[in-house]
Amino acid sequence: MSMKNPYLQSVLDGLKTRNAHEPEFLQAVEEVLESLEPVVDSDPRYERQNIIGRIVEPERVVIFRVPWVDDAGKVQVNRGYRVQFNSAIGPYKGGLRLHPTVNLSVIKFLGFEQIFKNALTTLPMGGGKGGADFDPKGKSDGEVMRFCQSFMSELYRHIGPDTDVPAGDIGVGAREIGFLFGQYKKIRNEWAGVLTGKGLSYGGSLARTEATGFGLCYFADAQLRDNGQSFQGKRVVISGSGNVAIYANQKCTQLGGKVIAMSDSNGYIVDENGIDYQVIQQIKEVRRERIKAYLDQVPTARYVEGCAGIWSVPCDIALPCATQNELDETAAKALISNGCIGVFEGANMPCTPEAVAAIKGAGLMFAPAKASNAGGVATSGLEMSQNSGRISWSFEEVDAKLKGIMEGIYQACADAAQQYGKKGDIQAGANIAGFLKVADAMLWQGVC
Ligand code: NDP
Ligand code: 2IT
Repeated sequence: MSMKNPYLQSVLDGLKTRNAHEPEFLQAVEEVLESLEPVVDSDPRYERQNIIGRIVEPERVVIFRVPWVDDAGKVQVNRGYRVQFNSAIGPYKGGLRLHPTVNLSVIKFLGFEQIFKNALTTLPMGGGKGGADFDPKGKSDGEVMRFCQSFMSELYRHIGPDTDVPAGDIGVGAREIGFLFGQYKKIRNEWAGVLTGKGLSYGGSLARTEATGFGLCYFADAQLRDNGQSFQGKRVVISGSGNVAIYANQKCTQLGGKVIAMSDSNGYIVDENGIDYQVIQQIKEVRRERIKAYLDQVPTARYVEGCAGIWSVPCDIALPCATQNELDETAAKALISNGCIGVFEGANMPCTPEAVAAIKGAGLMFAPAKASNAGGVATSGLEMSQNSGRISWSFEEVDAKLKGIMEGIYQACADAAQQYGKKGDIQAGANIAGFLKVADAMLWQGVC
């Protein structure tokens, strides 16, 4: 892809040269820079102060050794990361991912996206992301604990409630956050709101567990209504069966949709009667089993091996909630020809650029992850506020704030798109609105 604006093109060219082996990172940056052309064209300050050149470079990257002892007594080593990408509007904020596919490119793409997502929440949070190439699958609780303790034994020196506040992401949920928090507290001898997604007994926020999935549906609902539609009576396909997918199922079912397919990395289940999120929750969150086990409890469902095929299941609404680049052009074309009306991203960058082009080109609604999945980090921001104020809000209070934030984000994206000549393009609007806030803060703060 080439851009008309020579400044943007030169930043992108330089970035490609210096980060040639980071395809996910380059994919995420390219998508944002493309949207920013009308913004950079209209205000010379962004080029004069080299805001784009600065915003694509992380403020700090930490890579560290994570040694731990497995149940057989063998010493294992993983590679840990924390990318502190941008602190212009608040402390670095973003999740930790534990998955064998984690590498610097993946963490940088996630950290870069997080900058704009966090800005869209309206809360004061900068962008960061971290993780390790550790695979929690098949590990005992003891092994996961020892890994988390080792990980935090290095990470603690780089984070703090006003410096950097990690949270969960793929492979990091309540269990891992608990182990990480315990180790931080032991090393620092202080209770601090240094992680979000904590358990309710030690400073966690009600509704944080549900927040990303609920937020996705609040956003989708706002976009559907703006287009004269709703979840009512719609057939919904949700990929993944983790934290985001489970609570997306709960909320869209409440809003009148019927979830007919869900997946994990092995395969997918289909049930035209609607998939019960509580059964999935038991299988995946409590028992940590494969989604195939759904059939043992619900005999009307069927199971298909291989996760990519889920997009061939005819549906009205698609919610990709598993991982990056899980929905490609072939999948997008299948959705389009089956009459799907909208794709709303729950995972980070789940649609390939070719898929997005096909979806938008065919006139479907499209919600970009950095806007539509911002409910998780927004509620993390609310958890930070509660920790600082030594208070705790009710589920209803947090949920109401989350809903208001998601509706506000939709409106901000729609408005920014319209203002810059891209009416209806929520993807461009999200990039523009997120960028304008961070860039303004960077302009005020000088060259730093
Ligand atoms: P979980 O670990 O809870 O669940 C991940 C789900 O996605 C599992 O069903 C997993 O299947 C599936 N999955 C993971 N990797 C792959 C892969 N390579 N191919 C196919 N399926 C895969 O993670 P979350 O639900 O928290 O995260 C899902 C997505 O949402 C990620 O993109 C994450 O970055 C994003 N996100 C998460 C937020 C949060 O607050 N948790 C907030 C905003 C975005 P299996 O069980 O087989 O591994
Ligand atoms: O991608 C994300 O926004 C998250 N994984 C949540 C981050 C957070 O700090 O709550």
